[in-house]
Amino acid sequence: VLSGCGSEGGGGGSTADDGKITMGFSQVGAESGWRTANTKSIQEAAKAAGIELKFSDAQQKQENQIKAIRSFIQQRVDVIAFSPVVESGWDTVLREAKNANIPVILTDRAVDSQDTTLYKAFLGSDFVEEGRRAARWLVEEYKDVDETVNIVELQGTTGSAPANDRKAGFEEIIKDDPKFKIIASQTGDFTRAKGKEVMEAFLKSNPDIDVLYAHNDDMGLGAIEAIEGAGKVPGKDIKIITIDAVRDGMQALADGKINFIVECSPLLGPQLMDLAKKVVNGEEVPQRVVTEETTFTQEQAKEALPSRQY
Ligand code: GYE
Repeated sequence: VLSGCGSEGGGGGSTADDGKITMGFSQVGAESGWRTANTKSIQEAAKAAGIELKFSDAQQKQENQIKAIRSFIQQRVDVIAFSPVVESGWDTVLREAKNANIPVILTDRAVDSQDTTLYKAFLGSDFVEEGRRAARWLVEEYKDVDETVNIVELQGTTGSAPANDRKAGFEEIIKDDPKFKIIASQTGDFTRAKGKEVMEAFLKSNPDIDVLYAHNDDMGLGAIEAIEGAGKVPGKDIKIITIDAVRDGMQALADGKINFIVECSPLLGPQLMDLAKKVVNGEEVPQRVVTEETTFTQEQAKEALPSRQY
């Protein structure tokens, strides 16, 4: 083992020769409570696993992620992991990693590449199922109502896997009953500020909103401010369904301002480090690892809040 030798010899920090794994990780950004918890989970898990982490924040821009991945290739890290901000446009850079013999693990979000040999594994939630769960609650909640149910939708980042899939899963379930109508649908980019802004616009142009479906808690929390600002009562005048179940979302659910949350776990760090070790050691890993998740009603949120980790 050469790790005790003079520090200059190894060059830019690649550590294949001292037995320590170096991971380059390109994060989407810091757009939501979910993302903050996810970053913390990855950083803590890397430390616990003895993996050296080169962490890069892309500020919600694909071009920054591509730059980061190219720089990881140049530094000859042992493994690259990233959470792709959008689904398409990754083939070229992933081929560069493959040609350099550096394995790639996708975390949280998927890519739409046809060539699945471009990555070793994809660890994350089933976003379509999350959308279905949100809609199933709605169908149950309105089962005795005959009138039209006017829904507005705050979508996640345009072109991202969770925005595409959460929309698709939700629509798949409500389409069976024509009383459910999505009367407005727009991106709020997964942020609180944008959620508030877009909800204000929705409220101005639609006097008759029954339900808000927000693709994450943060946009829902921003929308709550807009609803209160318009003199309406969130959770009553307008029912709210969100996805994630981060602490602030769970608090709003317990307080009656949100009606239902579908959980999406950000705690992917330990599983990611596990996969990374196996991949670097040339062991077989499953190409798809799905995170286990649940859903919360207002009562369940009150119970879960005291022990919530994030
Ligand atoms: O739901 C949202 C975040 O990709 C699952 O990204 C993640 C989503 C999460 O900004 O809050």
